[in-house]
Amino acid sequence: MSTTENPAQTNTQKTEEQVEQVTEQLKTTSLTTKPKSTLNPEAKEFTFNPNAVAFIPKGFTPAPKKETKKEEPKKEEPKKKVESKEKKQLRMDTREHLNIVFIGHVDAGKSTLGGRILVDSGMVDQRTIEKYEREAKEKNRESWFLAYVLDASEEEREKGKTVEVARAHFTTKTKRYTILDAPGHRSYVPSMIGGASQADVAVLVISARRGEFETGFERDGQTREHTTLAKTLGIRKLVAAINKMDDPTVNWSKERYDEIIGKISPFFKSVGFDPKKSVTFLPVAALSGQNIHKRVSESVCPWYKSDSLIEVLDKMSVGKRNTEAPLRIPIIDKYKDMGSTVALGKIEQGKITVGDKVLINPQGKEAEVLKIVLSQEEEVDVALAGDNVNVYLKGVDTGDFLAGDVICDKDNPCIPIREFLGEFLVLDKPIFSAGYKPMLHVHTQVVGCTITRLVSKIDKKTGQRLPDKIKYAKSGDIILAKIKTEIPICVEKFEVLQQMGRFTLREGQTVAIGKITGIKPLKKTA
Ligand SMILES: Nc1nc2c(ncn2[C@@H]2O[C@H](COP(=O)(O)OP(=O)(O)OP(=O)(O)O)[C@@H](O)[C@H]2O)c(=O)[nH]1
Ligand SMILES: [Mg+2]
Repeated sequence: MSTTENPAQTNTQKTEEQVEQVTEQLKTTSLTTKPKSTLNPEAKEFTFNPNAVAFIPKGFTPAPKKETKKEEPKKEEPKKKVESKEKKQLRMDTREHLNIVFIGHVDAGKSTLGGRILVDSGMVDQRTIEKYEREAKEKNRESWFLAYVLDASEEEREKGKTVEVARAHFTTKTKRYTILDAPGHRSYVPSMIGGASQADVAVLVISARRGEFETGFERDGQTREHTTLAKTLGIRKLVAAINKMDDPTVNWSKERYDEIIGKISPFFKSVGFDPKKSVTFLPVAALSGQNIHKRVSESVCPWYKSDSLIEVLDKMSVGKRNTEAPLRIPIIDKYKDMGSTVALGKIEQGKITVGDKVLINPQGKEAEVLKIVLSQEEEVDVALAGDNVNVYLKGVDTGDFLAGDVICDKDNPCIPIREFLGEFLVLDKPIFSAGYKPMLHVHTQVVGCTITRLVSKIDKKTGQRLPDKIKYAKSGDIILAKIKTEIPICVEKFEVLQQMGRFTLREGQTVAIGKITGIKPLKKTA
């Protein structure tokens, strides 16, 4: 697979001046003056673990192959005296990294918004944009050309619908971003779950076009389902981007904007996103690029006087990440690069340094970290919780582990299990009893499971267990149950690490959402 150099991702070394220098460049000239390239839309897909097919990050550009560029010797600053314990000046990128997932009902404009951000960040060159315009016209989908930046497959372009989560990167002066563009169609919810499980922030795209908001917000529309899932998957902050404000049926109407916010706010509250504290609302027009990077002009929208989308994201803080706790990287994907075994994932906890000895569980395979490449194609020596990383590993082959496994601290590993106790809300299942076999989604893992025992119902008001024994459960119940997985997996209790302790049960649609309250180490069950 070919790789492309990304103009916005010049080599940032860790010194303050260099970071500043590079960010300054990004801000001013580099995006427009350097040679640009595409997001590698022709890229062939990797071979993945069939268990994790929902998580295939289409559009993913693998780590750079810097054949010609020899790795620079890691020099210390000439005059700086290095502490005896400090081996070398470690390379890091100090800008905060945010994973943003774009969610929302089909055709709300998620891919168009993603494409617009990338184009306006200078990540796509003019020739490629023109190519997309021509292709979209040939398919009678003229307005879809921006979506083609992220919708790379023929099927997606033909139907005008995202099928698999696409992944892309851009940077601003203060932050590094990974965009995860989820599909809106209900058939692809498992893929959306895969994207959202890696995200810190969700941008919920809502079409303001007359009729489209209403359809998306219906009971079985994906506006509701995606928002509920985002909350379950650990997303704490939501940006509600009211899109298509330029549509003739909307025409930047404040009344329409207020109507949508008025209708959707009680729903946000009901799923746990406080509209005042955890949601930022803003009007946008992704297709014409208004209020995305630059604020919408007063002549177009005189009543909106606040931040643009990128300004909102740049100011957003997702709270302190736990970089001191034991390392946990749920693996999204694996591949070979120039003979090396590479695992891709997001560091959910801890930090990883070149030279570390790590363990891949539940496989119990030891490996050494040879090289770390951030998803922005920048090689570093250390990466921290929140970073998306490509970890080059020595001592293991791609056949030795699966997507869904976890790279963890060798001395403080995550424990393989096949049984756990989960507390969950039944969303959409008329009735079931012990023996029910849905699919379990937890972090990047997708695996068949059996509910082996219904332990008790939980009182919705007090959160306490109810004393009566139960034989079955139905939609609306919150229950505690024992769940057994088909193969060993690694998870954490919710109270230990939320991102690895939330789960969904699915059977075509989302049946239940919940948290892991107890785990039974595999050794004891064997
Ligand atoms: N008028 C107008 N149309 C828009 C805007 N944003 C997106 N659209 C149109 O909405 C249609 C759907 O856009 P997509 O970006 O493919 O929507 P999506 O949310 O990614 O859809 P799925 O991937 O199928 O869930 C396209 O025709 C876009 O041109 C906008 O700001 N204004
Ligand atoms: Mg799309």
